[in-house]
Amino acid sequence: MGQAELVVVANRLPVDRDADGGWRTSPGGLVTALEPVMRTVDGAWVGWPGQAGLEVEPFDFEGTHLVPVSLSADEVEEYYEGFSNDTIWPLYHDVIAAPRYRREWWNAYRKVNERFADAAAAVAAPNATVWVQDYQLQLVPQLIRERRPDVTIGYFHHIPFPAYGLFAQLPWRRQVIEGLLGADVIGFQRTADASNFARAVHRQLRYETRASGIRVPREDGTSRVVLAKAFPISIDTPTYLEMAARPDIRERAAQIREELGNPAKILLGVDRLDYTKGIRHRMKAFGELLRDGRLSVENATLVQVASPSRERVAAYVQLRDEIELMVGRVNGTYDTMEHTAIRYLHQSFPREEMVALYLAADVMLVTALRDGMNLVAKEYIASRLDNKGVLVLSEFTGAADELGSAIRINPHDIEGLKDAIMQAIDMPAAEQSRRMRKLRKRVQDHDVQDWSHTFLGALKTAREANAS
Ligand code: GDG
Repeated sequence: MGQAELVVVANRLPVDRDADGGWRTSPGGLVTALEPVMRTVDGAWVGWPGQAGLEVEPFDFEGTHLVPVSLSADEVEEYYEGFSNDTIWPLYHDVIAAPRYRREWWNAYRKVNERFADAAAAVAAPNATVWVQDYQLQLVPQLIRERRPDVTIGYFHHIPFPAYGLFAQLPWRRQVIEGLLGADVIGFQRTADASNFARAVHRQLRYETRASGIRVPREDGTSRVVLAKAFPISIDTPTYLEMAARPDIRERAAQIREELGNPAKILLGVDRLDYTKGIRHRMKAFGELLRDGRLSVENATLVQVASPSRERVAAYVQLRDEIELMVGRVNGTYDTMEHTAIRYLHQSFPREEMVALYLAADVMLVTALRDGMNLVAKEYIASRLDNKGVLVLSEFTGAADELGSAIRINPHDIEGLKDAIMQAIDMPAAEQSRRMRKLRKRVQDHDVQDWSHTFLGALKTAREANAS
């Protein structure tokens, strides 16, 4: 047994390897959310160091004990790119792309999940709390419970959980449900995800499911209660407020507008290049507005950051080709020497540059076809200290449940999307401000610290309930 009172288990460690063999923090929301908690307890983080074949001994980094789980090149291909990103990801995002069901991938997934569970079980102190993150590790809760019945186990699912009619396609659906039910608390982004999960449990295992929890029988004839509930994730709001106020970042925002040729309106999309994000739908709507003469390149430019993602998975290679063909067509047709229709950037930028883009954008377009939450929407809002700017938000995001004052759209309805873009572009300042104030209140009242605090609180309550 180890010494860590709180163990986070995630696919990735919160650090990246430097070219010179050192480590630097990878600034993600999860790291920020857990940093304050990890500082106050004896914390450990179990995860893959990010390079195939890299074997590293556990080490301490900025106050946290890091436990690397190594993956071979074959395992990266089968467990990560295969089962996680080419089976579960498309299936859980309502089959926007066709999931591939391959038995070798499943076997690798199981094996790698066991390795994560072994590492977590070894580092956890007696009666510790273990918090497992996301769809790459759905079997880990049960595997840890088998190894360490003394620990309290939480699991948070960052992506959607689909309706049973789709979930039922998964050849290993029963194993996945049993894996997740190893947890004491299973957190989802939306209430609808938690309900879909409860329904899947009921259909598969016939366990009693109620609002208070799912009753899971133990071998000795007693039972324990598993809470499956929405815990909507958020962003590190104070950091965004701080960055948005920085003079250098504000100056950069003005410079961006200048460099784009001072269009009357800047529209912005920021996404990982992923077929769930509705990038094509957005570009189609924008291209048609130019075609119809409702917009011109002098009065509107769409900036699309599409950061490189999962570049070895075939569906992503194809998506990139489709998007780039579309950008070429739109720009080829409508660009002038001074103005471009779509400024497309298949690149990753520092966070400061992202905030400068948020500040420069009059309209933020979030048109995901399905998205667990969508943090970009929240980051944009948090950055708008001036209460100006308009968020166009797909109703298929988790964020839509919280951000009622955005302009809501169905990205499949191209005519509706076009009208929403025009509504956003033409929105009077007073209305922008009225809506933005409401949106900003939400991200100020509910940030990521709050999220982790609430989840860990629920876990503590669940532990007490199951012990009594
Ligand atoms: C998954 C779920 C859920 C993007 N490009 C750059 C960059 N980003 C940052 C954004 C934002 C994050 O990446 C993306 O978060 P999202 O929530 O929008 O989407 P996913 O990556 O799909 O995340 C999602 C999330 O998990 C959390 O639970 O909300 O639904 O799919 O923070 O700003 N950051 C920088 N450069 C880039 O080029 N620095």
